[in-house]
Amino acid sequence: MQKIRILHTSDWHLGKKLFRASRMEEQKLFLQWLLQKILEQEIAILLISGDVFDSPIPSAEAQEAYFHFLKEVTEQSACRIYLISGNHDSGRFLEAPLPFLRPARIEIVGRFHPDLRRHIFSVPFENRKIGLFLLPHFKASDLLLSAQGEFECDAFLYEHELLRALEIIIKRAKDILCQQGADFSILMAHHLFGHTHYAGSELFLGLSGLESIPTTLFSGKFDYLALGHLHAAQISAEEPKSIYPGSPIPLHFGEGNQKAISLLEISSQGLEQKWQAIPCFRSILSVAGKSCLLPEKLAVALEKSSSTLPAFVEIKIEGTPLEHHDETLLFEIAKKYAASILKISCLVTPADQSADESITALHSHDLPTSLSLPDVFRAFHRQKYQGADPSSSVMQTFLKSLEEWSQHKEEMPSDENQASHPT
Ligand SMILES: [Mn+2]
Repeated sequence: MQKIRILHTSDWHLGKKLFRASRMEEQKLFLQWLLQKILEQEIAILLISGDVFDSPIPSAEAQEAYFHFLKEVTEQSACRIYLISGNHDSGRFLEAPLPFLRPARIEIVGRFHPDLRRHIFSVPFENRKIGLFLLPHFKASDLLLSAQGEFECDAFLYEHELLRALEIIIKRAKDILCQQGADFSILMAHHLFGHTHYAGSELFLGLSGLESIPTTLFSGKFDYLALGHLHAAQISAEEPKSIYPGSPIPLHFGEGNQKAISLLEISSQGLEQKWQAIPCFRSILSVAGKSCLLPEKLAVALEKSSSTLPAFVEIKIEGTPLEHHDETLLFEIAKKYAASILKISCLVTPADQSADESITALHSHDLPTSLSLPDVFRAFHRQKYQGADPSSSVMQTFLKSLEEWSQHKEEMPSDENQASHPT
């Protein structure tokens, strides 16, 4: 039997910016690289586990890059593409072009459909059949409504009730896959599964009501969990093999520059999973130190970094702030390497930090819910910018946006899809 090769990737966040800097250049380089991998390795299936776009209404440039990629892959190879929505995507938006995409061997599940069969696909290969269960980013109500009829749910908000609903759905999906004769089953989902760690650029998935889904629910039913949401590549469980390939480019400062995709090889010997490193198209560097040491540190970091495109840099000053001429010097050094400094911030010393209890409290994830939105914003600003309160102009902008958003919310139809929710 010939090997069946499947590539799994997620969290492209096409159109994402780092402060004001566009990331499209490196995102396009990644898509070109991925196309080459698909052609070279004769990939049979490409799995994309959500957060294709950074926004529910992506820019024209982001859409162009996406459609261009889909066209190149399906025209130049026999690869089939399966895609689900993530918490950043609009499921409806992703599904809209399906009448054109489906004949080109591209399937997209952007929303939870009452008919589970719309989430299930089986792909025949010689004497094998690969079964796919595509579970897009979901809300608690999706699970409960879908599992209705098989259980009485009194306590809607309890996590174990949601898990029970999910268990029912998984069992149904598996039954359909068995009826269709699948002998290798893959679940694709955008959520937290098993033991995981954050890269720092993910958004909270509050809408589903589930903190993390135990991978044991899938043991003996699925052979591979193709996961999305976390931006650092990781294995969240071995049984079944549960993989987060992470984002293909670092989306934040402090996130590692080493990124990967997951390759699955299915043969008569069973399943083999391998990582394939993505080249660093643009280094994202964080340089921290005392003002006097920063120029040297920056020069060393830029000298060492090697990426196709010039680096993006964040400067963190420890202790006394930069003098104007120091700042000019840093920009001159960056210019020498064609790099861009996108952020300069002052770090608070541990002594200052313990003095301010409000900041310390914010390091915990448990934000007091009694805070008003402006208070939450103030607290967020302090946490993000080393204890600094937002300036009055930033605060005014926030309040204005808040007002616009509340007006917009009132005007919005209530059945808008989940991606338009501010979380
Ligand atoms: Mn994401």
